[in-house]
Amino acid sequence: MDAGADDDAGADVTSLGFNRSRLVGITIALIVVATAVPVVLSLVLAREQARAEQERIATIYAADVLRRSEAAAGQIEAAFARLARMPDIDTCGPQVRDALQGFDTSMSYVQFIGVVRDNRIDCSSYGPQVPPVALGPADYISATGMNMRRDAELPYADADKRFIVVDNGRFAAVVHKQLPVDATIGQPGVALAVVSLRRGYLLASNGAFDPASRVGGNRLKPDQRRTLMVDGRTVAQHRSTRYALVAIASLDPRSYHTAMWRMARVMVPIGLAVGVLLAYWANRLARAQMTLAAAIRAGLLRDEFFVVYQPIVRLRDRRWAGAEVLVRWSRAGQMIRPDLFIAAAEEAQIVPMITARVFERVEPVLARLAGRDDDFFLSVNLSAQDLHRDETLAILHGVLQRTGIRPHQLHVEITERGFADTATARQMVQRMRELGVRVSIDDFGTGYSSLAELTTFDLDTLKIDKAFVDTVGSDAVTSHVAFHIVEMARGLSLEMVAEGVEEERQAAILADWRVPYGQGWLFSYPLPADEFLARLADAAPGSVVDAA
Ligand code: G
Ligand code: G
Ligand code: MN
Repeated sequence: MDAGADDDAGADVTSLGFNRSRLVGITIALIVVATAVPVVLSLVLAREQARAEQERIATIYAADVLRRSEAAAGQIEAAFARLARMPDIDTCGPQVRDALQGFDTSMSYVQFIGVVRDNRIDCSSYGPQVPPVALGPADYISATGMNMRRDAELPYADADKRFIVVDNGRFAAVVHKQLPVDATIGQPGVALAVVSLRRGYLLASNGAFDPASRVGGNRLKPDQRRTLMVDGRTVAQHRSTRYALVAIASLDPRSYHTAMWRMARVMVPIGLAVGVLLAYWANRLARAQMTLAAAIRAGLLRDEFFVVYQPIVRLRDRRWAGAEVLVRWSRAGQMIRPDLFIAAAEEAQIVPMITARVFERVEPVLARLAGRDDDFFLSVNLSAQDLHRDETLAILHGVLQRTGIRPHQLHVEITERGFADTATARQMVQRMRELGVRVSIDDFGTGYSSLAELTTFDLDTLKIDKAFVDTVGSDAVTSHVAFHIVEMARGLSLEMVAEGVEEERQAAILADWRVPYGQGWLFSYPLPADEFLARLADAAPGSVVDAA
């Protein structure tokens, strides 16, 4: 027996080595993912933020250019309208000159206004122009009927200075080409332009304005604006409501990249910090699992696992008919319940080591039971992993052989989860039943399986979960579910054990429903082996123990 246990432990240690390296692999993968994902996300976020910021800036510039252009056009219109009402306009008299002077000084976007005759400016705020300034042919007629020249030279200005000259046949206005696009630019790489929709003429521009930025501008509706990317530049276009003008602002690709790295410098460290925290957390979680598994293995070596026995009674007369074997871990004087360690053991795939230990503990008790001539049984819990090992069958077989117990006195309990891998479970159940061992489904109703599905297995007993037993005799809406389970189990000729019976009333109703067996604190708490055996021995052979 001892040699067998050692062999078993040896086999499990190697399989554990594999599992541990797999766990380490998973941990490293988790850490990498936990770090990388927030960093990538923060980069994406920085890019989006930079793009949005660039679009916002370009939009503001375009709106400013449009405002200036519209103001210039508005001032020209207003000036022309006032002049048209002046009586001595043809004489270029002092009244006219005063008015012209007033315009020149008050109008921020207009250089000067003149009176036109024969396509020449022959009167300005300086008085009669001698010689008159020839206007030359117009480039195009604006939407408001103005003759437009977009690149005029003026005789008295520097040769490299160009002007926009607007006239309506009677008056002319001279606008400095830079004025509409003369926004105070707070950053490099900004290009501004005003484009006429009449012929797509560039009226004014500054910076390294790329004509490609005009794309689609002629399809904008009045007051419509939009942003787009052209060759890596962020472009904003904004069409005037009143005039056939589109203002355009474009930002250099470099300014987008600068913005992006500025954002990234803030966001990536935050992403990295989040990632490191996540990784730390993932690592701790994995290590906690690993250390619990290690502690279980150490506990097995130090022989800290033992079992208790909770009697299962015949509800008809409350006599002990069998007992469920429940594992306990006494660690440094502290009792740890299986709810806490079975899950970790399953995770680390070391449940079979626990199962083997449980059968070692149970074996002498089974040997004692073999001496009685009743059918008293012990019911041992198996986990899903036990169903995947032929070793489990070997253990059952060995225990039956060595103890001389009749096979039906040994039961195994498998939770619904154990049946998830249907093919394996079916085969295992069949082979265990071939040994004569009885098979119970544990915690029935808490998993996902339907009873219909379970009928395809050859089972002996259904253990009705405490959750349903709790509703028996209460007026909970689910109380009838327990009754249906009982009815269905009977229809399938399954034995039944009601688990977690705590109240007299429940026991009475369950007996009334002809549920044959019950288990719960009402009848007995789980008992240490010596107490359990003492109570068992007190009863006369051939009769079951009186639970009272
Ligand atoms: O023993 P307790 O009263 O804490 O039971 C808690 C859970 O642990 C129950 O679901 C029970 O089925 C399970 N359990 C108890 N003993 C064992 C055991 O030996 N092996 C396995 N796999 N599960 C057990
Ligand atoms: O294997 P299973 O899940 O059936 O394990 C039975 C569990 O129910 C064990 O944890 C056992 O200690 C517990 N138990 C047994 N009887 C009662 C009872 O009457 N009340 C409560 N609350 N728990 C019980
Ligand atoms: Mn159980």
